[in-house]
Amino acid sequence: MSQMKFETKAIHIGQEPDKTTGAIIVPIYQTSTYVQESPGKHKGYEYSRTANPTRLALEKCLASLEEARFGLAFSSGMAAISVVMNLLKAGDHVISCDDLYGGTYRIFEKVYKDYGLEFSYVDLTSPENLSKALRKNSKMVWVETPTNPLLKVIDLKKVSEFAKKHNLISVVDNTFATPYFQKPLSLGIDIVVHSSTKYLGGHSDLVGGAILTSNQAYYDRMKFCQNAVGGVPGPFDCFLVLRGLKTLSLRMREHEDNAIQVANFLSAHKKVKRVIFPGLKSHPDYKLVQKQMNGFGGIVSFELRSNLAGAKRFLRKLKLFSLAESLGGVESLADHPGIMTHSSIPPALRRKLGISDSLIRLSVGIENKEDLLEDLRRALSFV
Ligand code: P1T
Repeated sequence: MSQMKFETKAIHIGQEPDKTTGAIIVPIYQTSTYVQESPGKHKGYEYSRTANPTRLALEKCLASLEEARFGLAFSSGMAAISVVMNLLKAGDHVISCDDLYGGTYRIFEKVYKDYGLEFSYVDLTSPENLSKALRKNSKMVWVETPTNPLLKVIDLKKVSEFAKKHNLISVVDNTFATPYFQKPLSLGIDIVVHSSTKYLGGHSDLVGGAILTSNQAYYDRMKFCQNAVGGVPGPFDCFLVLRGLKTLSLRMREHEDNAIQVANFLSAHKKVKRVIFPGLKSHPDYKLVQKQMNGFGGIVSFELRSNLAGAKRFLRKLKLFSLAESLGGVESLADHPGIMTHSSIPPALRRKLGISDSLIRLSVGIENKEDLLEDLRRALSFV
């Protein structure tokens, strides 16, 4: 068979029918250990922190979707991020994009700084800032694109070229775009990380993470750390992500379609100051979006022409959009980054970045478009 396409891989890779029963779905191997015939003589599995067949199926499937040679699954996006950081040693310096998930900023600043790592946060929408931030001890570039929550888009080809030239490990958190809309490894990036809690799982019913890479040395070290540190997902959560992946392409198309409608609606609304969505021509990196991504994703951020009280009124009045952290599930969510997901970022830095009191982030679900627009229209009338 010729090279399988994305939709087919999501359903089949790593998921051959069970050899003993013919079960079409990968079984949930709810076991901690595996019986050995004699010491060291086993069927490839010794202990489920080290390897588990349900997890292995997920790791294979995710690797195929990101066009990676290797995949590793974790118990959360943060556990995956932490293992990527295990590639570094005290004294190493990381150049990171300035807008990123609050929890990522927190683990960098409040955990890894104490282990002697150094971090610079720079606006990587201007690639020349990479050279400005470069130090003798720089070892890694960390990028989210589109970023959380301001949806900045960063040129991954330029990042990977710079990283190669200066011997840096390049890492992209591909949670917002998903491999359906963006494949960083194909642009020369070394490592992709995911919070599979989001679109990959897709149904707001699990917390998980993943690392994908084609670099043998990085994989070997991270695989070692996955087992040594132990932040592995349980087999039931792996099953749920595998189940979610089967409809990833369908869901992403619907998320995007609805997000386009929402972004257009908000752009035309008089109570809205600005709308940030990679699919709007007004997005500062719209040209790059078209070059680098196959679609725009399902997240829309916007600022109200109001203050914190107005934002709170709006959020209270929403009925279909639930006020909650997280994103990427089939149901629509609304987030106030300043108070919720990005509260770990110091207020002065939030203000500098543009995470204002009236900034709202919407994860547009796959409900009926008209219902979603009606919900927004109604809530905006109370601002
Ligand atoms: O929540 P967890 O699965 O541990 O993933 C952390 C994480 C990593 N990377 C990005 C880009 C993320 O958005 C997240 C988690 N984000 C949220 C919970 C949120 O609401 O933004």
